Amino acid sequence: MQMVLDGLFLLSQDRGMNKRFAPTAPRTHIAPVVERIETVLVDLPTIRPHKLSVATMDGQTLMLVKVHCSDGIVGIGEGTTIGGLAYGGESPEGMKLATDTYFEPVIMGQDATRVQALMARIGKMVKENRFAKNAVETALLDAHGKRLGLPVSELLGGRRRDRLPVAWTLASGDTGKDIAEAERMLDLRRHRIFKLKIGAKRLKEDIAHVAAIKRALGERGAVRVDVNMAWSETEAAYGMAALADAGCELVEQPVNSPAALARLVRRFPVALMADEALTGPESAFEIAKIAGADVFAVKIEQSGGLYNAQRVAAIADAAGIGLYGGTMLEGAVGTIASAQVFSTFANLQWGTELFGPLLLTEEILARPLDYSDFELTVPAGPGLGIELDEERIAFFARNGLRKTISAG
Ligand code: MUC
Ligand code: MG
Repeated sequence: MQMVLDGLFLLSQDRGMNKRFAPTAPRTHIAPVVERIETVLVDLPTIRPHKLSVATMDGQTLMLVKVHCSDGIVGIGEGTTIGGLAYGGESPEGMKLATDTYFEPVIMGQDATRVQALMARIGKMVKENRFAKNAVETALLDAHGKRLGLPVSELLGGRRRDRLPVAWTLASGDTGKDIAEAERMLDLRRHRIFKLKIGAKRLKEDIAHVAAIKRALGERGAVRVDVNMAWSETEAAYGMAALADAGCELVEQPVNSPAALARLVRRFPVALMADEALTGPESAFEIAKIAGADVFAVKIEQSGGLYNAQRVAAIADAAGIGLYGGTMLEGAVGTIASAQVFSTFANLQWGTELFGPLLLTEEILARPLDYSDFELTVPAGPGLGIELDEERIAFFARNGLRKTISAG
């Protein structure tokens, strides 16, 4: 619309029309538009195999998005999944295809400063694809923040905190190794909340594993578990009682359905958190309605973007449900997009698990993130407040330099 008005204004000037109504000063502001979207898949190794009930990850693929605007500003965003299609319906390859083929034509030539309007426009033309939508929304917000000289948190209503507590996930698959890893994290003062991935082994083995780790850490470290939906309801009832006895403080998504979660909640002295069941504001509302969880794990990708993550948080607040800042094991871009939005939450009772970049062997930022004293600093610069190391991105890009060099 703005472009149409600008066009009409220029036309009337050219033809010497409407002199009586023409503004006295020449118009200098023409809204910048989206010129093009660039996407790239970046494959990075993990520091060790990361064993979840749904998959074992030896690496992570980042689907990076760059939105190029007509004022020369470029915004970056990121999409990831866990174990390809093992976790949900979107893969990095699928996100790239959706962005290149369907998102780009919908927003090309549109006012880049109207982020919510652009996302609504995409929403009309593209159903589902929440992870890819989040990547594009992140890039648009990064660009607009850079344009205005403001961090993304300020575009989202303003941050309430500059540092976020960060949990670490122990998922080597071996109790001894996990204890050693937790001790290292405590020594480094990087993490003191530990989430254990269980659900792949027999229930009794899993409980023994959790109990051994809690015994070793004592009061120095909090222990939580994520079952990633692996249990039946009966197993969950037995498991939650045993986990509470073992000193575990929170159980994440032990079963699949919201109805089953609702039947388990408050029956045991351990908090119950919804993760996979949360797929955006509508599901948040449904779970809140049936009191299906004590805590919501909010993820920007699962929610379908940063604005939607805020809507999920608002529903939790209204329902008296606690909040936790979740991850899809994003790299630095998705992690900081999450941090920017979590920094705006009124409540963040259970902290965050924004450790994704630390699980990867490679640094892809020009300046590394600050993880210290058990917390992550939310960058203060414009947009996301981070800068990619373009040489490293080119090196690790799928079919990029690394491939060329190793192919030799
Ligand atoms: C999940 O299910 O919460 C978060 C940490 C981790 O290791 O996996 C993720 C996904
Ligand atoms: Mg989870």
